[in-house]
Amino acid sequence: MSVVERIEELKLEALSALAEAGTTKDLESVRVKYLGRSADLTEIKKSIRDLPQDERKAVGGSSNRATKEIEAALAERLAEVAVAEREEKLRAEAVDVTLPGAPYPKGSLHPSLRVIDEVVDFFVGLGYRVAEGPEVETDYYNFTALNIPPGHPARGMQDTFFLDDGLVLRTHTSPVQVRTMLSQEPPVYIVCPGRTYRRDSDPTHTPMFNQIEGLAVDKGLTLGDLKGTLAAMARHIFGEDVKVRLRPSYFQFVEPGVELDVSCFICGGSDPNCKVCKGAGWIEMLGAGMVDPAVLSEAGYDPEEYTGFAFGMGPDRMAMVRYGIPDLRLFFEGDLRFLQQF
Ligand code: 2NL
Repeated sequence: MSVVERIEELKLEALSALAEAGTTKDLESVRVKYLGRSADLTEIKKSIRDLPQDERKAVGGSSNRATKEIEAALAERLAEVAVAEREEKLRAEAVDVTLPGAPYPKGSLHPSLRVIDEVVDFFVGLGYRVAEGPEVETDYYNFTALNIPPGHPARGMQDTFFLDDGLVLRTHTSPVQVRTMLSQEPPVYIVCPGRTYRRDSDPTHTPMFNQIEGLAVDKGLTLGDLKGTLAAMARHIFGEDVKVRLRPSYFQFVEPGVELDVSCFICGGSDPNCKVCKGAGWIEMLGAGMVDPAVLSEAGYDPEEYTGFAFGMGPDRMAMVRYGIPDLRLFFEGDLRFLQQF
């Protein structure tokens, strides 16, 4: 085979290898093999100067043409393959925007917040307004204005967190009601949910707990209004069939004071071994009473003209009863295994 024939053969080989190569990488291998430094065609070009004079022109011409042809074919194939590779990349990365999205983990309401929302919704439905106030309170709003003057023994019973400068962490949300009375004239119909604090920690007490208090002050309000309002609330929260009863009780800021029990919504009083009511048939739900005239006076209301009732309840405790949760501390530890059950 003459050198020119060999060149022709290499060229055809290279062209068919280029036609077959499907990727940029394959094309580069073909380039190295046929045009690279140690390619046969390159070797032939290097050896031209050793050829007899009369062959040099033919071999030189044909090797240059072969190189040009291979280079042209290579450039063409590179362009084609680049387009194909880009198409493939786009196909692989394509997002089907019609597919449903990845599910996003859904949160849920804390059991205390469920009870708080239901109670607040009930009162808002009756026309009450929601009132809120600071968690750091003055001694005056937390105690004195509520008929608990300095030195009174009831102050020692509240397990108060005392701060500097006569400030305390509020032990109940009553100071919100005091602030409201001092800032507006009757009639007052408010419900006050919020965090409260007492130095107490065991399975049924946590240093921070929620409270909802309510206050109604108007002309002619009676204990009957208190009972009717709270009975309607109990039915709203625990079901239409629950019964309520009032027992006499004592709170410094009311007279008379009462506690309200609801009939057991689990056994209705029929199961002596009931876990919720312990066979009593009744569950303690809240404390309430007619606002003490001294508290009305302190707030600037005339107790001869106005009467009022007030109540306070613990939504955390209510949620424990409703959902059968044995330890109140679970409510505030933020353990997802607990919270995800609601
Ligand atoms: C309970 C009892 C109660 C009140 C809260 C109140 C507020 C003002 C005036 C009069 Cl401004 N009373 N609040 C009254 C009776 C009971 O809470 O056991 N709470 C968890």
